[in-house]
Amino acid sequence: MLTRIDHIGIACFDLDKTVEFYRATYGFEVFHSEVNEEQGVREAMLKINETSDGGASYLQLLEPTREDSAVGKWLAKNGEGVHHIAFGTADVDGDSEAIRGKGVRVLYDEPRTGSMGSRITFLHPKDCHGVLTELVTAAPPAAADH
Ligand code: CMX
Ligand code: CO
Repeated sequence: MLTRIDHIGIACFDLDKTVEFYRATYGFEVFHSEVNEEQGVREAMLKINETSDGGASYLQLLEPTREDSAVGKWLAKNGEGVHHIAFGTADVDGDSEAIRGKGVRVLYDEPRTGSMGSRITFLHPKDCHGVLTELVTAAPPAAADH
């Protein structure tokens, strides 16, 4: 069951400048940052609020580490902006299989590693009315490496 908006992914050319915009304009601080080479991103997670399922909602600011990455290609075509939305679930495996069964393309056979040790997969935007959609199961608190 999808229980929250886990994050909104925002593509940017310069992560440090974009982080500074969100800090100076709204007061949002970086909760976590990392490089995910598999996804080809340098990212910063800004926590917006805790949620009633024990999780949280974030903004995920994304700078590509290489031009041929998903975010690199998207930025070259569209410029900066909202790249994807991510729903949180306790069971990314079960939920993605159920959604696959409804005829929506799930991009990965098995979930991969996302922010803070989470497990993630993506649904094809062409099957989701133009929205690249991510499903996320957060790592158990002890496993999350802040
Ligand atoms: N939102 C909406 N539509 C998108 C999109 C996005 N983010 N990215 C691509 N598209 C559309 C394109 O506009 C294009 O549409 P048209 O054919 O009408 O022009 C179509 O999808 C194909 O796009 P493309 O540029 O040829 O790109 P690819 O098919 O090579 O890749 C996708 C698209 C979704 C398969 C790829 O971006 C992907 O694998 N995404 C998942 C991984 C990812 O995004 N990682 C970065 C975030 C990591 C994180 O969140 O942790
Ligand atoms: Co994401």
